[in-house]
Amino acid sequence: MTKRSFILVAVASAAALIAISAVKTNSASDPGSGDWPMWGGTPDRNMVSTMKGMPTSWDIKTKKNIKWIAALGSQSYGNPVVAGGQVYVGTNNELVRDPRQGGDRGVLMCFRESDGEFLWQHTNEKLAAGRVNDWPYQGVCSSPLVEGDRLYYVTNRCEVVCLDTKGFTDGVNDGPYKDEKFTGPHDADIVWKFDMMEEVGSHPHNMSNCSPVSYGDLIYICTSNGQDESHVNIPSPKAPAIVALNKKTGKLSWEDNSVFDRILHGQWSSPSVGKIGDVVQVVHGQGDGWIRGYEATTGKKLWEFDTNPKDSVWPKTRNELISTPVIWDNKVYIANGQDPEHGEGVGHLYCIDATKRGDITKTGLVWQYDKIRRSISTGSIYEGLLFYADFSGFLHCLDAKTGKPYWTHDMFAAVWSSPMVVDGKVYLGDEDGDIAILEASREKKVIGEINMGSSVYSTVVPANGVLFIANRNQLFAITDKK
Ligand SMILES: [Ca+2]
Ligand SMILES: [Ca+2]
Repeated sequence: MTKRSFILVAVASAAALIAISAVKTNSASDPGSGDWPMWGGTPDRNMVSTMKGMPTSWDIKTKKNIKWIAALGSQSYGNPVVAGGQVYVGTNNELVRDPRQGGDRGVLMCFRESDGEFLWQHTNEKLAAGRVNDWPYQGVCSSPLVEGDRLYYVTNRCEVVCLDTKGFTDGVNDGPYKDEKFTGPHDADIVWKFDMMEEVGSHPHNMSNCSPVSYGDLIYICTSNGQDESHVNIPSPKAPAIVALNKKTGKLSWEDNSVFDRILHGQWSSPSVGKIGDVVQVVHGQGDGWIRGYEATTGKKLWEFDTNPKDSVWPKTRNELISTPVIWDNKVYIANGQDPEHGEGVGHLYCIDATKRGDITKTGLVWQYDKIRRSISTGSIYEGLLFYADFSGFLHCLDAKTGKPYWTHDMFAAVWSSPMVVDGKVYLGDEDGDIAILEASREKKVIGEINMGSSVYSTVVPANGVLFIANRNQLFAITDKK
């Protein structure tokens, strides 16, 4: 595995109303449209879909149940997103589609959903400083957020960009941004751009990876601000951990920096949004290992929770937050962990009552589970069961309300991706390229295991009756329907 490949997974998510109705019915948060328009499908980031009749068997060699395969770069850490008949995935530029846009770049590719035909791409040159800010060949690690004809994602250059989903195929150069260097039919049309290094002084550690989430007119972004190469100095202690931008204009609405110089390493956790109690909150795991909740519209900090035991010591026992928090039934679920380069170690998984205020490390603790190892995965909650994977390769099934463990499943390989529940089944990929399929039930039952030919660092994505799975260099569309 190449260094920092994990960042994609950290990346490795409709509205709050849907989250509320999901709670009422005690079933999944589900986009409801058939699409999968963001990391996690919905702002609460619960990796669950109620889509029926999804395939549980396929074969990439015989092409059984393989609808199409699209070629990607050589390393692909962006999780697929499906919206409006198009599929988007982040990768690198080792598949050079335009010789004028050669060399190492981060690339967001757009394919037609029906047949996998390549439509357009947004390529970004690497940052001049190199690996300290923008690790070689890691590509784009952000999963876009798509709303109508607008797409938002974070480039490898620590920029939040808004793109026109039609690119230049509509014959119009949209937005205030008109300085695109490439304006052919296969090039991206930028609407606006917000450079987090210039605008808020972020110093991204190794990679900027955030997968945006929105509420109303705002989108929320982790800045990836972190240490420099010394792993001691923090060049920008005054830069925010999180920013909220107006999604129409790209202008800064609010920012928060509660972390200051306490960043343990980097900041790679994507925020989530949900109505908790009476307040729509943005919840974000930050660089000091604390998770914080904010009033979504104003940025007012409501609560904070330390995910590390007070006597823990970085990096041996103290962890950072790379997973994305999941919001469900007024609670927040998240596990901590570390950069895979740091190897395996102890982890902690929490259920937090996010209706509490202030430092809620004690008052907001609903339950804590310490039999998990370091994790960079995001959880899925289905019919009261929480499925959570760790980097050591174990999938844990627990009671979401009580934390009571039901079972574990050993993947026998490192897990960077997140368990996805579709139609009552859990799909989980691993570094050996295996996708395990299990019943999403209290009793453990393995349905099957299918190999994808190379490492799967991304999460299985369901959309419109098709499973989308990216391995290192290919994107597969899988269905058993003709
Ligand atoms: Ca356009
Ligand atoms: Ca434009």
